[in-house]
Amino acid sequence: MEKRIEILREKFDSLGVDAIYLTSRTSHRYFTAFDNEDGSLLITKKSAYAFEDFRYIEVATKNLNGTYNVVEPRGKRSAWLGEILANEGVNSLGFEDLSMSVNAYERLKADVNLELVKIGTTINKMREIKTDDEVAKMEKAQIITDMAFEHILGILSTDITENDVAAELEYFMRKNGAEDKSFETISISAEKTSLPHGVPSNTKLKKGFFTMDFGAVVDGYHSDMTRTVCIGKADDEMKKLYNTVLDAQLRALEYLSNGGRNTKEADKVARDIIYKDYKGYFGHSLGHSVGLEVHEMPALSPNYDAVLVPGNVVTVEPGIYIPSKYGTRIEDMVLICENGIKNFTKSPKKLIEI
Ligand SMILES: [Mn+2]
Repeated sequence: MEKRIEILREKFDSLGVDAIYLTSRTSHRYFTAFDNEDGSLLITKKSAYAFEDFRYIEVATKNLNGTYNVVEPRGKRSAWLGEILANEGVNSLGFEDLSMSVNAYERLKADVNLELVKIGTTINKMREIKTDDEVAKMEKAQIITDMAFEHILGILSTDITENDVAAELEYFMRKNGAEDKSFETISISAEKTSLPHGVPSNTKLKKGFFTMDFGAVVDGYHSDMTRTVCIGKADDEMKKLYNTVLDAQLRALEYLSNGGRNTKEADKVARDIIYKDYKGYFGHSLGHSVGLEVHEMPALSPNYDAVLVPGNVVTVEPGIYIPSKYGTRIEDMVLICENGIKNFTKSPKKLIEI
């Protein structure tokens, strides 16, 4: 925590601020390692304050004392925050413009009556490079996700519904150490697999492709995996489509393994393979970064030109989607290393017929 606070302070001069007020839930977790959706933090040049309401004050005091002055705010913010800002001699205050509503901004402006400076992507940029500790949490989240996939393979049949599968995956992950699911589980059968983000329903699984996109959260850190399997036998057309996605995924992973680091180029490696026979049927980007949020930057995308660095954790998830017919997506989550990558995802990728 101290190190992150120090790194943030080093950015004060270039941002033109002498303190930063952090109000997003994700930043709260990033800078304190615990979750309070209503908490806020103030980092000044010499001090750090954590504002934690009554519900959280006990755990906050226990965990943060020494690093933060833990304050239980009472009464109007203009009074308690205003007093600290005045005592600390703050003239220009950085704030999290990317995650703040217009209404919250107007209220902040009225409460502090100081120059407010947008800090933009400053903290997102910090979060792009994961520490060993963060990597370990994400690896654990993916281990739980892989376990859930293995477990669900023994259950899949045309006697259960899409919602049954989603519920079972989420229950299993929770029972095995996840604090939550990463996002609304995607569990979709047959023609619905043409919808990249289709929503599960109470209909029973049908013969044909079946796609599951899901993940676990461990200590705030997410995993993200997609597998498509076939209920019953796949015909030649299905096999061709599936193996094209698999080939695109393996080639993109190979690009990264061999030291390829350009986000656009990684996307192109997969896209070129798919576009040979399926042009127009891969409408999303190859991947995104993952961390405290399930979608972070940098992205692997034709529209995002950046160089990956060690510590980035990205998904590699090409897909082919034929409207009203079916689709396939295969997604792994990998750590960019000094040399090559570490693939967290161990679930099998060869077409599974159930
Ligand atoms: Mn994903």
